[in-house]
Formats: sequence, C-alpha cells, structure tokens
Amino acid sequence: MSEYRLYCVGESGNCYKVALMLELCGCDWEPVSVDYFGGETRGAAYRDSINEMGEVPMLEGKGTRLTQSGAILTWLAQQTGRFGGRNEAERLEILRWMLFDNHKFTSYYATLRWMVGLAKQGDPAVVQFLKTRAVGAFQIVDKHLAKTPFLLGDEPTIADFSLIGYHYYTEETGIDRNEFPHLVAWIRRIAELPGWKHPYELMSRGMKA
Ligand SMILES: N[C@@H](CCC(=O)N[C@@H](CS)C(=O)NCC(=O)O)C(=O)O
Repeated sequence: MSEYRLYCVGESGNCYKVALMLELCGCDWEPVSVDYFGGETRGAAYRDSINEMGEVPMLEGKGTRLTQSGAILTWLAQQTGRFGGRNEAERLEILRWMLFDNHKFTSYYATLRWMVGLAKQGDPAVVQFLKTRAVGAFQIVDKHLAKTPFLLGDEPTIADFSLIGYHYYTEETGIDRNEFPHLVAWIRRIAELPGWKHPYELMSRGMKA
C-alpha cells in the first residue's frame, strides 16, 4: 500500500491541488477513485466513513485522514518540508492566498466550469453572476502576478498549487484566459516545474463520455 492515498476524481481541480503537491514532492502515493458523478459523495456511506462534508479530496496517510485541500496542502508541506514558506510571515501570506482561493478564485470559477463546461446547463443569470465574480478574481491574481513569478516571489509554494487547481482543464467557460497574460504565464511556469503532470495523468476521469 502506498504511504498516501488520495480519494479523488480526475475532473476535480480541488483534488488536483493535492495530487500535484504529492507528485512534485515525489511522495509515495496513489489515487483512490471516488464515483463522484455517480453520487458517491452524496451518500450516507461516504459521509459517515470518508468525509462528513461530502466532498473530495480526502487524503489518508501516516495514520491521519484530512479533508479540505488547503488543510491537506499545509499538512503535506509540514510533512515534506517543501513548498510551505520559510518563516511565519510567508506562512501567513500562503494562508491569505489560500483563503482567497477557496472563497473567490477557485470557488466561483469551479462552479462556472461545472455548469457551463461539464453539466452544460445553468440559469443564465446564475452563469453570468459566476462569470463576473470569477473574472473579478482573475483580475486580482493577474495584477499580483505582474509583479512576481509565483504568488510569494521567485519560488512556488502551496499557495500556487491551491490557485492553479482548475487551470489545466480545457472546457469552455465563456472566460478567455488570454485577457489575463500574467495568469497565463504563471500557468505555463507551473507546468514547467520538474515533475509536473496534467490532472488526467495523475487521477482517473469519472465522467462518462
Ligand atoms: N474547499 C474544498 C472544496 C472541495 C469541493 O468542493 N470539492 C467538490 C469537488 S471539486 C465536491 O466534492 N463537491 C461536492 C459538493 O459540493 O456536494 C477543498 O478545497 O477541498
């Protein structure tokens, strides 16, 4: 059995945040496929025994079980001594970006992608709301990345792995990333890190074609 087991589904950028960290750190890990599209996370068995919050990802390893990608990334940074910031000020800066990510950068965009790109349905007013909020978050990150190659400076951290979660999927969402050139350059920069892999190289797809 691998040291770490990630309960996940390939289409989930929240799972990818953790899978990417595990891979870049050279951890001994394996994905455990969750039948997300079949409703497994909504069932009582999953909520009672895997994650009471009814979400992927869940990481199991070293006698610990953790959910919430931000908490998992923080724990993995402590376990591996990698990508977690060099001092208290950097660790707080990482937390600041991960909170922004969970509230605004990933959440609106991931929901937009789900509605427009995967489920291909959604109330036009809701879609427009999500798009406006996602674009607003993209603008903030793009402006920040005009000043720095990674979120905290010259080196990548778990803050980058948190925000990057949804940016290698290709579904149409109605947002043109080319309007955010610094964001695009950062996406490319992360893909050039040694050991980088695309989400579908790390985790199985769950959606039936
Ligand atoms: N803040 C959580 C978000 C996790 C999340 O929303 N996961 C989605 C899949 S990408 C999920 O399981 N959603 C189930 C639901 O909302 O019912 C994290 O970063 O881990």
